Amino acid sequence: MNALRVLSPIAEAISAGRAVVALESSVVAQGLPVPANSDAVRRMMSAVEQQEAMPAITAVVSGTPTIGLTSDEVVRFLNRSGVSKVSSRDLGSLMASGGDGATTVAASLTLCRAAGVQVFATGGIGGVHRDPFDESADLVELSRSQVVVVCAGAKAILDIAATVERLESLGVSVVGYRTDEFPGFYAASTGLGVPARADEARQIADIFRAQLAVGHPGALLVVQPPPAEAALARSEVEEAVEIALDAARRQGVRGSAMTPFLLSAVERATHGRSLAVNLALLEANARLAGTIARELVESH
Ligand code: PSU
Ligand code: MN
Repeated sequence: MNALRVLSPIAEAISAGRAVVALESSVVAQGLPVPANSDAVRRMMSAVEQQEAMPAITAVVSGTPTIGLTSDEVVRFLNRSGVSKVSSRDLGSLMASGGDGATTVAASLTLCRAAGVQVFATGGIGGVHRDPFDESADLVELSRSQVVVVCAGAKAILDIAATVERLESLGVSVVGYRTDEFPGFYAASTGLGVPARADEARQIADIFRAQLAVGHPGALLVVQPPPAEAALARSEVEEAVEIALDAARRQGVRGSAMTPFLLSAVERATHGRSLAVNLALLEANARLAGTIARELVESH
């Protein structure tokens, strides 16, 4: 059994101290429909590359935890058949059974720790669900991974206020990038504040280095609103989420199926408009992550 495989250009970049940005794969294999998922991969990869950083998709490939997929593997994950959703608890059993798995934020952070990758981009983190009780492992992994995580807040299907409170309890630092509000993924506004704000990537790098200097064990969660031209109104999002939650309750959806189910139900309820926002914010987050990764390796 192989403990970790890092694609060779990425391994070289890490050891040479060049900028690398990890990207999760669950959003590709479970969170987005075909063929929009391949659009997402293309847009995220090129956004990172445009910032002169190296993108690295995280996944479990035939049982091997992997940083950086080959192009054949990307195609396999985009087709998604036989690709399971992997959170941190699932890593060991999938490695032992030799299967393919797409990593959530939680499992991706575990791989970032193993490989020493310091910057990671995603769409929205998992968090505290509304009724019935369900809390993403993303939160706990954020509390014990020294990684800058760029996102558009927590997915709108969640209880965002409760998620923000849990982040605080777990000691996860949150910084708003050019915003004073914790964003609501599809919508820019939630009415919830952030404890700190940064208007430049350099400030984010400074905060992260300060955290490392004092031995803070957790992540720096960078939240930025979805791009304004794509964002939905808060009321439209709330309506769609209510419809999605009703459907989930009626169908008795539970556990790890919950997040993918709700995301696609919201997409139907918004007539596909949520999908366009999702793609736009993934690209924007990848771009910002690339900029931060470069700041981290350039300025010290
Ligand atoms: N954000 C998206 N789409 C997704 C996810 C997040 O826009 O598919 C995924 C991420 O991988 C996140 C996971 O880590 O959902 C959370 O799932 P759960 O609530 O089961 O932990
Ligand atoms: Mn859960």
